[in-house]
Amino acid sequence: MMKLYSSPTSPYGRKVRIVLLEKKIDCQLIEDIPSAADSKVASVNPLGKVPALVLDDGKPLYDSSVIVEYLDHVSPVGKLLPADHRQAVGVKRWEALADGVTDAAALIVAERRRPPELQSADWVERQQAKIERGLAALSADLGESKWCFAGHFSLADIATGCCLGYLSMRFPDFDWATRHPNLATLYAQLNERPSFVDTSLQTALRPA
Ligand SMILES: N[C@@H](CCC(=O)N[C@@H](CS)C(=O)NCC(=O)O)C(=O)O
Repeated sequence: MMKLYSSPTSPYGRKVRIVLLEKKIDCQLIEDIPSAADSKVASVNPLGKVPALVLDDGKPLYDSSVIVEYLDHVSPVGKLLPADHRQAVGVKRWEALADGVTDAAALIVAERRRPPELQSADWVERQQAKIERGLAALSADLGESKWCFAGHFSLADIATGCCLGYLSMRFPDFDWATRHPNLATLYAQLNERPSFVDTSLQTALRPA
């Protein structure tokens, strides 16, 4: 059986776990926190990052966008990327934007864990600007649509939901929902799906 190395609070790992659930693909979940002394993740991913998926033949895959594209082809159930190449690129662009906002948020979290005298306010501001611009672009692209791309549920929604879930977990006082009510509507709708409920980061949150 395939094995997924992930940590309970990883938004990228959550993206993969949601894809596995939506596509009803069996996979063994190996909880691994890359910063822990006993982490094994570097033995499967030289970058030492989760998620990493180890295939049945032992070959490891990373990063999350490569893994989810692979998984979408493993099973025809609940296709998350369109067959048409141009359309698929459209979905992957959404994913890149949502993951990019998540990256900026994760960099702020990492910066705030450094000793106060080493933290750079300028660096944090640069990341904040990426989050603001990224959310504005996601909101503008969503418009009044029910789903992010082409009127139906896709990987674009999963990536956006994981991004919003991560922001909500790490920055509970950042009120993105009032500023972008259409993203809030999408988020509420996604949070009703069993795949989102089962992987909720709020329940996974541990003291940092
Ligand atoms: N672009 C990567 C990002 C993965 C990533 O940054 N994972 C974090 C956890 S959320 C990690 O493993 N960090 C440990 C490290 O960088 O040493 C992906 O989408 O898989």
